[in-house]
Amino acid sequence: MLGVLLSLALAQGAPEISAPVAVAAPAGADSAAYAAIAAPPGERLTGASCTCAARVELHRIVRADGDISMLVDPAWDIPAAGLEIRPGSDLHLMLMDLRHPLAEGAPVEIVLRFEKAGEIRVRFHVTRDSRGWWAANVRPARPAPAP
Ligand SMILES: [Cu+2]
Repeated sequence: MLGVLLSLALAQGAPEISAPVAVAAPAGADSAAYAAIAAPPGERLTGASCTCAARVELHRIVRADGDISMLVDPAWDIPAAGLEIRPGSDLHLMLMDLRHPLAEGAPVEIVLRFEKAGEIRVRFHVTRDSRGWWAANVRPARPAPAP
């Protein structure tokens, strides 16, 4: 799937976003959002925003000595194989201090900011179970053939 998206992105010269999904949460809480991104070589995700939240941060989960913490990254490179911001992985978009609830089944628009392509508005599906949604809607990238 990412391979197909990458081809499209390369043909059109713009990032392609698939499987956008955010986690349902009440107003005032934080939430997380996920997506798979394909883009032409050298593209970077440099930020995101949402009218639904005070701010959106690029978070990386760091595990050390049994402790789990989240670091704010300034940007993420989009590698040639695509970037999977996937539930259960180390990366997520953190929606900080929700201004209104994110309700299951009511999509939310998040603006993704790219270094070269600029801002892209994306409708994110909202679900209580982002891992289950991802497993049901995203086919795993095919493993590279053995050399
Ligand atoms: Cu976070």
